[in-house]
Amino acid sequence: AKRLAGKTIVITGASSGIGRSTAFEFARTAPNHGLKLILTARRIDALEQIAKEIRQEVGGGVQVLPVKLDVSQPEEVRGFVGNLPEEWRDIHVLVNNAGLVKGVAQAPSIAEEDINVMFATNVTGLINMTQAILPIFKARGSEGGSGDIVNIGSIAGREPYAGGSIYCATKAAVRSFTDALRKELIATRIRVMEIDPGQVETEFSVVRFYGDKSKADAVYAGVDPLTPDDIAEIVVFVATRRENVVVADTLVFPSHQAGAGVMHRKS
Ligand code: NDP
Ligand code: 8X3
Repeated sequence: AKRLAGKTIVITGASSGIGRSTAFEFARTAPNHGLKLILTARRIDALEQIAKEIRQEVGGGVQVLPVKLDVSQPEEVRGFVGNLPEEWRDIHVLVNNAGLVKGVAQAPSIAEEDINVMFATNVTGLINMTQAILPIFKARGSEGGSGDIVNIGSIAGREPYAGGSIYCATKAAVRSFTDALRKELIATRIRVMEIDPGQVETEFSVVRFYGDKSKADAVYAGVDPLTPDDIAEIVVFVATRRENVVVADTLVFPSHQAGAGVMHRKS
């Protein structure tokens, strides 16, 4: 908790799933250390509700600022830092979590709109957010800068599967960008870290199946997926290591999973 003292943390996609859990986990880990949490997503009502719940749980020791932000809109990302109140701009940790999958269609039947929204959110959105925040990190301290970037990738970025070609390609792109950025920032104290979850039960599958809850539930039938809290604990772990420790790359499965499509199902 001491390592989070006085820090300001930005989480994208904080209205649900892993991002939401990560907000709670940071607050619980450092409830009385002057932590500031900036929670962003498109659903501002959900963010306001989460901010309220965090305040109820940990009290006034953590400040929470909900900010409506669609990372797929470059002009919104460009204006993000400038629109923050002055005392919220000294950002130390960026959790690039916002992301989505649409459909299970295979080429040549993949909807253009789905292709565009996945790339604009998972790839361009993550890159634009990183570029918006990096100047703050680079200006801090005497060692070329400091701060943490935690990118949420996926097993899908390592093992592409049929019916997920676009999503898998976006997560492979996240992986390439992350690895290159770590090399670009080698002379600084800026840590660039990636966490690649396997199956986590969130709104992810509901979004994939365009709101069809029964199709989403079938994904998790007979298996024991990770919870978003499981991933949140790892995000907070990597952000609270000693400054010289970079947990560069983490792959996380539930015990029934050993690959993108390698799943043990109870019948
Ligand atoms: P959820 O659908 O529960 O959460 C996704 C979050 O992303 C929501 O808060 C949503 O908020 C936000 N989001 C989506 N589009 C945008 C956008 N354009 N701008 C801003 N925020 C956006 O899913 P998860 O928690 O599972 O997903 C979080 C991350 O984890 C994603 O990057 C996903 O790819 C990754 N992941 C998930 C796995 C899983 O099995 N669940 C496995 C591996 C990785 P809103 O709709 O309010 O904008
Ligand atoms: C989500 C994991 O394999 O269901 O990123 O696409 S997978």
